Amino acid sequence: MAEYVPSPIKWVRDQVELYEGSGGTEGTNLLDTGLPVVIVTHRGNRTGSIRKTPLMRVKDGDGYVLVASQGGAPKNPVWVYNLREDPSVEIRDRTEVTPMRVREVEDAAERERLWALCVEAFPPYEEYQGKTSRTIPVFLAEPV
Ligand code: F42
Repeated sequence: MAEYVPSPIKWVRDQVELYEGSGGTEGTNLLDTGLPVVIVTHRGNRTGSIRKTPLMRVKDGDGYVLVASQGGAPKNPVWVYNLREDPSVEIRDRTEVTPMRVREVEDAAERERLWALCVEAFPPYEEYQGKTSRTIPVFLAEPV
């Protein structure tokens, strides 16, 4: 079994600890917004370590849309490269944990449809896209 390596960012690490440690009954929202979050468990593309990344909960049917916004920062978050390398993930949505497979959304029409869901679930995504010249990567996670 690969080792779980917590995020170097304290507030992110603390959220994962509370969310997972409570079995998905606490720490499930983004502080200040009250909006729900999921935990994506994936594998580091260089170390092979287990990584756990909280992201906003954007549902599309049985699946989840994962948005690599990183607050509109100029660079992609590192987890993007991990998912591109190994698309097998687990998603915890409160008390439920489901094995899923992700794919990056490349088709413009599909991205537009999913982006509307993302902004509906978490309006700041729109502002984040406006802040950065990169096109924010979007992944769709679907049950295996
Ligand atoms: N981030 C988003 O991008 N979108 C969201 O919707 C979002 C929501 C959200 C809600 C709650 C919350 O607590 C956090 C939220 N975040 C959201 C922040 C998100 O959880 C991540 O912290 C953020 O996206 C940054 O991701 P990151 O993968 O760049 O994390 C960095 C800080 C990190 O963990 N770096 C590690 C380190 O040690 O520096 C490396 C992690 C890693 O995967 N390493 C790879 C490996 O092999 O292990 C190697 C990577 C390489 O290629 O070098």
